[in-house]
Amino acid sequence: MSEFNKPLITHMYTADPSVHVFEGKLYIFPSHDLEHEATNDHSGQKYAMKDYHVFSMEDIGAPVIDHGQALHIDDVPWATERMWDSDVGFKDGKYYYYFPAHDKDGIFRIGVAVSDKPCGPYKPEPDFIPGSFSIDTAVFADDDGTQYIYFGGLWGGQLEYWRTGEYIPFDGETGANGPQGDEPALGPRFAILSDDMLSYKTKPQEVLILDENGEPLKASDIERRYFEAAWMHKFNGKYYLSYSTGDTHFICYAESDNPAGPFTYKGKVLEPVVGWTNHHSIVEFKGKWYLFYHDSSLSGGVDHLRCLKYTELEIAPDGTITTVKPYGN
Ligand code: FUB
Repeated sequence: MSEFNKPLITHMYTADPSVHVFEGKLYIFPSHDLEHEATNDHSGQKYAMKDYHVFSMEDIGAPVIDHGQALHIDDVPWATERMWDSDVGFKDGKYYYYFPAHDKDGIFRIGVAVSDKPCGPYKPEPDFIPGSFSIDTAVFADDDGTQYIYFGGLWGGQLEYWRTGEYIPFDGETGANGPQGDEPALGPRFAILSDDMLSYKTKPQEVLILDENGEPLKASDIERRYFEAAWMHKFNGKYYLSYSTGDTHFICYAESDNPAGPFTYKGKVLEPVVGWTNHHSIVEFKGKWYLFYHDSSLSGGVDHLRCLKYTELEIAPDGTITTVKPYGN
């Protein structure tokens, strides 16, 4: 279909799509990339975003509506910079916006903001979620009503600093204090959200991703190990964790019988795109499955100026996903 694989939003730069069906429509919660002079380093300082806009589509192929600014960093008392990949959950008539940002000490934390409508505006809580850290939130509501939040990202996302459960920053190249070689790679973290959706009911735990022999993926397995951009979907009763491999630029996925894992690596969802980052979400809408992702094609390849795209996703009855080649064969 012709609307697929083209920039979905062209009046501003957008990235990191989190997509849900709310009120019978597709709601898109992306990052809002800003134009500025950029320094390339492993800390991700060029991703200097300050606000979020919410978008919706009535149907596949329908115009994308920009509902305007839903949240700005100036309205978040604890946050100083870098509003990165966010996601929105829903419970009992209210919408909850989970977003990462640097706190006053330059530590990534996760905040929550609340609205009666998916498009906002959202009112932030005065402080970040206690015990929160790192980046890239994804909310998953299971059929039994349990609400999970997944998060975590390497390098600029600071997950290595929390390797022991305590914040231990490393003065040097980001990532150098993470696992190396044959050591198990770091997995994303998850927590169950509290009944009021404003905090974590459980302490964040690591999600294990295993190889075909039941061994944790190794840190050196850089084409398969977790880097950032966790997303969860459920298909025929099984749970699928998909994620970016960061410096090798794939979106991969792994399967489990349990949303807490362990997950077993299954394959690739999306091949590398134009630009360094690769980031996605997977959503079912009107009986079909879609992959939303981004690339840097709209800006002519500038890493931190990205645009959203989407395509239909082929999923076999056993959950196997046909790898998307974003620019054809
Ligand atoms: O948009 C900033 C960061 O780039 C996200 O948090 C990562 O997932 C990557 O897409």
